[in-house]
Amino acid sequence: VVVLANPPVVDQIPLLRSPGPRDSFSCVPVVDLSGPGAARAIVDACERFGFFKVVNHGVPAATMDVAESEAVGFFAQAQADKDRAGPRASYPFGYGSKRIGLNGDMGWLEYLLLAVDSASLSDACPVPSGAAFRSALNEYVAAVRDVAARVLEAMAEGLGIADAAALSSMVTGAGSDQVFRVNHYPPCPALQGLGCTATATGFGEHTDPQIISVLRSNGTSGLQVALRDAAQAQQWVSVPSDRDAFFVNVGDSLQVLTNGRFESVKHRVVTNSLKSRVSFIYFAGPALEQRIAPLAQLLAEGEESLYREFTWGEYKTAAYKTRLGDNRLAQFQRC
Ligand code: GA4
Repeated sequence: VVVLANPPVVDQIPLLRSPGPRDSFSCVPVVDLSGPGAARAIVDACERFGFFKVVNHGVPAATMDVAESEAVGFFAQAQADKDRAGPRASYPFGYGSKRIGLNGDMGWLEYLLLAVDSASLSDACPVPSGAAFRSALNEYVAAVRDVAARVLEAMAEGLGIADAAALSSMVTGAGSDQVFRVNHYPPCPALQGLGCTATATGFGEHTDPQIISVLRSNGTSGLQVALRDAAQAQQWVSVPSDRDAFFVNVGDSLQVLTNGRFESVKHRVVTNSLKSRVSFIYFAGPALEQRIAPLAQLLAEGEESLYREFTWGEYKTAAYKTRLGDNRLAQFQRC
């Protein structure tokens, strides 16, 4: 990736030169969630990339399509109506535009950040208020949470952990901290005329703090992940979009639970000048009091944790003090 020499700035949002067509992550690992090889394939993908695509997941296309068209309708409303759904007292939950977090990160997007209780949107958060949108999102959230739990069960099996629910129960257990995000990346008019490789930052590079994240988009490209080549140099590659599949990211907490055997994957989203991107992301986090430390069964004899111990609540509080692109785990790393 070459950052433009003097990047023009759209409302303080940096423009980037995107990877060329040759830099497409066309061999993204594909996991057939209903097939017999899922457990092995998940562990292999997490070790190699911290990222994979899930097919044969059993979620009906209608569940995704209805939620998507309701989301498109929500974002098509007048700005003043959307602003009324802003976070105010419920920070960070509610509608947001361009600003991400509290520490100055900006992106060419608008979004809804929503709290999830058990298998549906939290009653404590009244946004979104439209009954049809809310019920479509509830149906989607229940389905994607189930996909996350099945992925985590298969992962535990692939890791050889005797308790098949060791990871999934952290996410489905009482008090688990689940977050749901609907992102809308409108076309960026300022890019017109700059050539087809110019893109604006939609969501800047970061790793997700949770255990895993499960993403689904409307089939518009934009997601990129950072891969390491043989010389450990970082290279950004574009992930070909697939509206029928889910994409799973390893988060920082899973990196710690596996003592670094899986690494959380750095990713970002870039916008384009022509097409809107809508994505749904379910962030699977544990209860605030959950201790995040390597699972005993994954430590070889004499192997020590690479991280000092913390709870998910402590990590989350620390994360909200950082900038998006910061290495949040660094402050918990043992020297
Ligand atoms: C990244 C993953 C999720 O989108 C999120 C984000 C959160 C936010 O947008 O409010 C954070 C970001 C995310 C990591 C660092 C902090 C917190 C913005 C930010 C600068 C909802 C999350 O849990 O962490």
